[in-house]
Amino acid sequence: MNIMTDTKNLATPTAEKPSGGKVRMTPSEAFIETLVAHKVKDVFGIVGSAYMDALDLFPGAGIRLINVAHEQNAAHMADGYARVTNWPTVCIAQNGPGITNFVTAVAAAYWAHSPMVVVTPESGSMTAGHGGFQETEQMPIFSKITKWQVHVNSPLRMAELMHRAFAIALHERGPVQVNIPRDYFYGEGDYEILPPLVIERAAGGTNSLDKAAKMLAEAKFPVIMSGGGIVMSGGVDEVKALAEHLTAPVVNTYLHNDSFPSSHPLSCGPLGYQGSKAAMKIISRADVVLALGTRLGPFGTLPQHGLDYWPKEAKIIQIDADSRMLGLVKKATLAIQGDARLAAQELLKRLKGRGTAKPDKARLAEIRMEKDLWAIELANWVSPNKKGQIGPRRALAALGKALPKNAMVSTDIGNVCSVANSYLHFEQPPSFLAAMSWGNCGYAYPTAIGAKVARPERPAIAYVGDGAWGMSLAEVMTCVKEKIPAVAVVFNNNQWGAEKKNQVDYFDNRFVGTPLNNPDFSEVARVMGAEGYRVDHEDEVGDALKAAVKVGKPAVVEIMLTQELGEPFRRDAFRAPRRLLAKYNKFNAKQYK
Ligand SMILES: Cc1ncc(C[n+]2csc(CCOP(=O)(O)OP(=O)(O)O)c2C)c(N)n1
Ligand SMILES: [Mg+2]
Repeated sequence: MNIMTDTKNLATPTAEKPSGGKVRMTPSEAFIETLVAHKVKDVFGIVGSAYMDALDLFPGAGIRLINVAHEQNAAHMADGYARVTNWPTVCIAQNGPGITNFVTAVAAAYWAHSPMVVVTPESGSMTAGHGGFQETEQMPIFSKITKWQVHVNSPLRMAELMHRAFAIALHERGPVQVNIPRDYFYGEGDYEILPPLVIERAAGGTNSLDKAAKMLAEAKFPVIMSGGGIVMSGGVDEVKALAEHLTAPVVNTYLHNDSFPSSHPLSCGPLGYQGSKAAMKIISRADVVLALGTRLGPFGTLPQHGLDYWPKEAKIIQIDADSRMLGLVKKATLAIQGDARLAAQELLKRLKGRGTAKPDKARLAEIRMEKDLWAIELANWVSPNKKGQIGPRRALAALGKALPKNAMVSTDIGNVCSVANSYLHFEQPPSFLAAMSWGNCGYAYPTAIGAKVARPERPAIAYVGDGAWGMSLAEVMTCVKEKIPAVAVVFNNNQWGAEKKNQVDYFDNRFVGTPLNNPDFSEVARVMGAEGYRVDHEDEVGDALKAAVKVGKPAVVEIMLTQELGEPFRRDAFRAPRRLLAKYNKFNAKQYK
């Protein structure tokens, strides 16, 4: 029997011919053959005795273990890989501490909707509960950050449950966990290795799509929000056609700047923290909003730049593949469970059925004007340099200009990385891999590494703050060892800046825990075997980035910045400090002293 199923054209939902029949093999072989059947070429992790029997077969199966420095980063790499391939990616580690090291990154992948199969070998089934070596219950830990979990309760179910995991990760778009007692890799059994189960998606209920088309046709000022669902479904062309038919402005949802080509005349830029004022002003005028492929997450529409822009009176049509996200955060006038790309296609069909539309020149001019105003405002946003230190906005503008067109850019969660949102424009997805709503420091670099492994022909560039770099820099060794020429741009401002900004705004400049004292990171990179560039003049920023992309080996561009800080993340979450004990009186806000 041929268990090497033909998995060409995985994205098309035509059912593949099952290979049929069972073959006698070991559970390790069943595990590996399931990976092969799902076209897995790269697995991220750290070696461990718990799965060594299966690991031994990786080379024979044509699978590479990307052997990392810390398991958290292995899972971030799997996340980056999944985000650019749109296909479940595997990470694996040693039972106990190797697995608990995954947790932060699996949570990040959950909120980034990245399909991942997280393989968690567990201590042996015959000693479970004895409190032996590296033993903990591994299922509860991941219960809230996975789409599905399974404990392999018999070695004979290895192939079946691994197969199930891939299907759910892909269809429900998120991490799934397969927990395998380490002794279950041994033995033998009869296994059927099935090809991937790819489930066709649909546009949504026809009555609802009819209603949505009517609402859009009757709208005076329809605005389209293009979300992550458009990136994941490959629906940019469909949104473009729909927007052009309606002359509807298109805004990107928060941190999905690649969900609509920024050079398009209808593109207004991203909403949310450090987003585009043009997009905010335009959407505030909408009478109908078509929210395509977005959960309308609570953080993505917070007031920004002093603008409370969400159009509270507008009718909201929300379309998302996950029905649980519909109407959850923002009231939806019409909620449709459907694939964002197919829904856009169906809406256009219906609108065309109502007659041809002429481009609305006045609206196009309005968009152009708002965009020009925002571009001028950004260009004038003062970010003074100091001797040997670059103003962060100037550095970000120079980087934005020097980015190769086909770059994949990941961003961390610090202040400079967040301000970068205004300076990152993309023409095609998947190009922007931000830390999304999990917002963990240390996300960007390993994610870019994973993206680079998946798409070696595209430049992969991580924007990372210097604090976050301390969490990530060990992976430079991984890039050197594994020959992965990912680029890190490190913003050296000698501070945990995003948090320091809160101390400036709310704690009277009491800087507890926020100063840093960095080494020369470019030198550290060179010592690790990578290329290192240290940049302390604005006019060198672009050249350094270009050189790092070209050099063909792992590279770190360290940019020496002033300590200027942009608006904080969470004004909504702070209160003036109030202390009741006399000894802490001086820590009171003025009004409580
Ligand atoms: C894992 C994790 N720890 C702590 C935080 C809280 N936090 C958010 S932003 C930030 C500061 C980031 O500093 P840096 O990476 O130097 O970037 P900068 O803000 O200076 O640009 C911290 C500590 C977090 N988001 N994630
Ligand atoms: Mg910093």
